[in-house]
Amino acid sequence: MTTIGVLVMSYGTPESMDQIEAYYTHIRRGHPPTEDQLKELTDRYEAIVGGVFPLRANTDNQVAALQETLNRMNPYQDKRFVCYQGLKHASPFIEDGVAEMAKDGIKEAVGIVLAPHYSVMSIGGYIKRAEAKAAEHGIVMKFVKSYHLHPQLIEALAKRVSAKLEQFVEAGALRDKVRVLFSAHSLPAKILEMGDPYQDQLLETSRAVAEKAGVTSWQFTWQSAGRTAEPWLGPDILDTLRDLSQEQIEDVLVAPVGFVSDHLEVLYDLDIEAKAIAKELDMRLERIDSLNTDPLYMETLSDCIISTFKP
Ligand code: FEC
Repeated sequence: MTTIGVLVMSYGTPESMDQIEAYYTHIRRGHPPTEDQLKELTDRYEAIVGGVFPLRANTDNQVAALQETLNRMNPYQDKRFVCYQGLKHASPFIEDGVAEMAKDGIKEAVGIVLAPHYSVMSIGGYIKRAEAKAAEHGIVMKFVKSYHLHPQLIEALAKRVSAKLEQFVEAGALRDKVRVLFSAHSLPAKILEMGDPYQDQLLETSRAVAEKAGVTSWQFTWQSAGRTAEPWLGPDILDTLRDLSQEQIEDVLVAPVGFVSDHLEVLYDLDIEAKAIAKELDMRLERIDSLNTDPLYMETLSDCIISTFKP
């Protein structure tokens, strides 16, 4: 029986309020934030949770659920899968996860990121770090790069869109009058000149989910752009909401298809910031539930990992 290590990679979040500065410094590639930047981020964490960081438990739960699903779906008698966690900006870091596999004698591994869409600036970064550490330890590693059109992922997202649209209808809205806004984390606009697939993959996911859920009134918008001077992909969701208000749209359903967990970018940027703007504009804004450990999402990840062994 061969044990296959599965490196499950995710963004990472601080463990406590006093770790926010180190976390932010890591995101900024070793440059500490200014006092104002640190206060602004600390205030956002305080607003969502008051000292608890939901992404940590969510990632732990996803890794445990994936390990269970993977071994249940495993068609190979001669392999078993063991999951290891590796975070981009917090402990256990990606390198720690690979080192842990090496300590356990793993020789063969698969890496996957808890984010469905590939960009050289996001998934590409995770893979580069894991590959370098795996090479150091002599681990043969392959990677799932994206899974943005996996049928089970599309089904899980479409179900969530339909469920929320049903709530709008129950509240008296016409289903086709609710504008569905698919969204994802913005990236610096220069990725487009680099021929990066991120934007196209996000549009493909949005189109597939809209089709499956029978949604005709939808568009894509960016969110959570970084606080740097360079241009980021837009339009940002807050500007999109202002535009929709001009179009007399009253009901908006946000589907953040670029994210798979409840965390700061969903719980603050959408549930607090975007909702406040919508209220000012006299619009009703709701958000689809995050995937977290949805069995269909766990099946998506498992299927992609198992598929890397298909001849
Ligand atoms: O809940 C949490 O504690 C963590 C929430 C969180 C997730 C997340 C996902 C993505 N990010 C992506 C790209 C960038 C780029 C920069 C950047 C900056 C931040 C900051 C925080 C933050 N991100 Fe993030 N991101 C999360 C949190 N992100 C906090 C720093 C303050 C701020 O700008 O708001 C800019 C870095 C720089 O300064 O150079 C670029 C992408 C994703 C989605 C894919 C993934 O999950 O990896 C892309 C969750």
